[in-house]
Amino acid sequence: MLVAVTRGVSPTIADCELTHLERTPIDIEVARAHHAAYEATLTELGCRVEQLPAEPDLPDSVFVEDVAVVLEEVAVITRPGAESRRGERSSIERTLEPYRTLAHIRSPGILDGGDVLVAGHDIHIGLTSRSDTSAIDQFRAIVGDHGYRVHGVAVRGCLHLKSAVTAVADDTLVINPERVSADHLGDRRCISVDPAEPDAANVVRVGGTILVAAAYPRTADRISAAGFDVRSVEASELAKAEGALTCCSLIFDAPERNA
Ligand code: CIR
Repeated sequence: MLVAVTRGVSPTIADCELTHLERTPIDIEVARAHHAAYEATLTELGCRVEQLPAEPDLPDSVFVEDVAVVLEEVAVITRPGAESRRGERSSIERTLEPYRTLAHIRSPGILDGGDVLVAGHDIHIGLTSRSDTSAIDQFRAIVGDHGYRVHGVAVRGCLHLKSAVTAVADDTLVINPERVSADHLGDRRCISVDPAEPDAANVVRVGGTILVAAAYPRTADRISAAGFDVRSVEASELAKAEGALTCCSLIFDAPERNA
């Protein structure tokens, strides 16, 4: 079955890291309501949601994706590029330990999971303010034996690679070509975001369904026209913390638990 690890919205999310956005007030209750609806959608789509308690001292900790990359064979615990986020790791390690062998990105490397795009056995890692070549070399050494090819990719004008491109299938990407060049992502079918929706490339694949943020109906139509089953989810309040849809969960296959 699919497990989705999430974490409650921190009461201090207003103190989150921001790189490409101006700070605007975040309504914590609205953010929590959106997050709960996101979790409910994951449950409806067949995930067992494991929600970790909110962390009052870690403003960005709802964005669990940045702290680990879970593959079938191993979970890689990252070393987040923002120092304020490194304390998020210990609880995620404890959560993932029952499911996977753990490996770690070590200093001086930095890596955010938001920069790691897995498409089949190709793993593309964004070179951004949060992820560097030392981490890419370490990542390659960890997963090379499992048959993955790891590629560094240049990214422009956004926080993470997955703010520029995500996979809706192993051979199909949703991409904002202004932010990343498709030439660096292998020979895959590309669905471009609608030009009026530059942030729309961050979508979540849950089994056969694609979650798209409600703010991006035109891109949702494009994905649907390409033959995918699309669900819309509201995520506008967490977007003020520069978080997109993928950041709020770690989704992976795990054996069903006996009751
Ligand atoms: C940060 O700057 O780290 C958070 N405010 C947002 C992280 C979003 N994570 C993601 O896109 N994977």
